[in-house]
Amino acid sequence: MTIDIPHYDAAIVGGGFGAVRSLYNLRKAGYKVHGFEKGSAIGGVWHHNRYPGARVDSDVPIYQLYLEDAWGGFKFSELFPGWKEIQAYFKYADEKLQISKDFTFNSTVTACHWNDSSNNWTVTAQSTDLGEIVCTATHIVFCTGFAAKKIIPRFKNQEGFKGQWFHTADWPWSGVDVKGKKVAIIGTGASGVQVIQEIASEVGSLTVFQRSINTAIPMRQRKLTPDSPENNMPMKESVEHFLSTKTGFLFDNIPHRYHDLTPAERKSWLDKIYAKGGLRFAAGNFLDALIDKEANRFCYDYWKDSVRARVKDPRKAELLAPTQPPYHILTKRPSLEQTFYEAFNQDNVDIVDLRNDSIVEFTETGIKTTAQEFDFDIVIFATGFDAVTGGFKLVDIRGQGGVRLEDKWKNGTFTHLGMTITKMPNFFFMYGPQGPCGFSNGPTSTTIQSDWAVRAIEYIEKNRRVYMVPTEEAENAWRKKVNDTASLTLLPLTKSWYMGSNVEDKPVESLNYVGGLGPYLMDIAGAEKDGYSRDFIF
Ligand code: N01
Repeated sequence: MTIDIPHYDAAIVGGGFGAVRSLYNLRKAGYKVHGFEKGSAIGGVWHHNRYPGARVDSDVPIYQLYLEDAWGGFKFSELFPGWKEIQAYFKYADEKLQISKDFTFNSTVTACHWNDSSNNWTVTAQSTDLGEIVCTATHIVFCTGFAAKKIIPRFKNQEGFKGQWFHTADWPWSGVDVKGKKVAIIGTGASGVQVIQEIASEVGSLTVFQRSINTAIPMRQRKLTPDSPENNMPMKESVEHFLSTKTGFLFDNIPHRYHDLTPAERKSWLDKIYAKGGLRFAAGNFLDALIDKEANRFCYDYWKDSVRARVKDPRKAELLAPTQPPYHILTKRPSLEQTFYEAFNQDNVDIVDLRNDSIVEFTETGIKTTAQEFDFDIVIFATGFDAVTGGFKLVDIRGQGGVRLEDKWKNGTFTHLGMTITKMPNFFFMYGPQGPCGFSNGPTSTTIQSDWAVRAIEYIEKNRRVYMVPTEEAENAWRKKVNDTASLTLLPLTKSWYMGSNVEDKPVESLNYVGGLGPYLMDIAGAEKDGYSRDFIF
């Protein structure tokens, strides 16, 4: 069944932070806007990721919609809220902002095609309730986030496994009873760490298949009450605060380079940020921690010693926090953990080191590696995502002259300012490639980028322009800047989703702008000057 629905000024793809803000602000400005979301409610990744232990790494109050109409009324019970509470927060925000009434849920956008003759987009979605939905829109605001496309590796005989298996982002809605079960988990990224520490005390046995270590750092979770200062910070103060930091958190780097400090001072600073917890050790370290190899090694050794003091079995300790760093610390995203390392002190929790003992195949009853054979009831794939650009690959996006985004990005990602793309008129995206994405607090980035997109749309409409698209020169210069900035750091030396190198055949490049929010804000403000004339064609 095909149902034609009307023309919108803007179609929003996705239902997370960026989508909600964009829809709310465009609607408030008087535009006819509609959102499409594949899940049954707003919330984005927090609607889809509901595995045990899933919780955010940004602390209250910065992980919220920066909208006065929804600010302050919801009181969080923990400094780092879990997925259930974040879902409840989105429900609260929806009631306050009335977002859902302009959304079609259970609908996956499959195509966005630009029409050169009518100068608008045709958007196609597959709805589980309504079949195929088609509409047109003058503007697209693309908000699929950075973790839309899962990686589910295929092993020999995987289909023959008689137990249960699933990716963390597909955790069954009905829940999974892990009590007393023999459980395997493949992958030790953020999702793996969170599941492991959560289920270790319930399972019969837990076998962790580790390919790379996670340099997980202490979260220092705390309970909050409605009166806690974190639950009562005025929005203006929070915004002023986060706009002044490099990554949009409420803290900044240690204000020193490693080499400018004495050994005692270095240790004292690390003691301080480690004890405070959260992402400080990752995003608030020495100014040169991600640049200078000696500084980086000092941080690794500090981290390693703290982990090894918590893990009793020397074999497990060496696997979790090796004497020699397998990569430069901070070049892969460190997770926040609470009891991750203590979980390995349980006799029923063990690690298989995939660097020395790889998975050969699945069997009917479990997994066979080069050295061992295991029986499992459940195998959890915590194997991550085709991060940052994956969401774009799930949609057939075609711009001027029918150019396919997939072809355009075949050998590398090209965007201007991590928000617009040549040949894709009136197409705005956020929390995606070549923006601050992986190096910033999510709502900070989406606030900045959504507001930029909304201002651009208003400019086009108010000035009766047909469309706006960046020039190739601007796009090439931005791509160069993004990669040149990353090449000043140790990031390109490590295989990680930051560099696209966690996915086979994906171009290896910096998927994030790592220059910090301050310079990014200046760049995007510069592009707005003089009617966007420096970098855009109308
Ligand atoms: O994914 P990941 P994630 N055989 O890519 C391993 C955000 N996030 O879902 O590192 C064996 O980090 C892979 O090994 P390796 C956060 O930004 C945030 O955990 O490639 N192993 C790795 O260990 C995060 O960084 C939150 O060697 C295989 C793991 O699977 C990002 O999302 C919570 C394999 C994948 O880890 C992604 O996190 C969750 C294979 N074939 C996620 N393929 C919070 O806010 C992959 N691996 C807390």
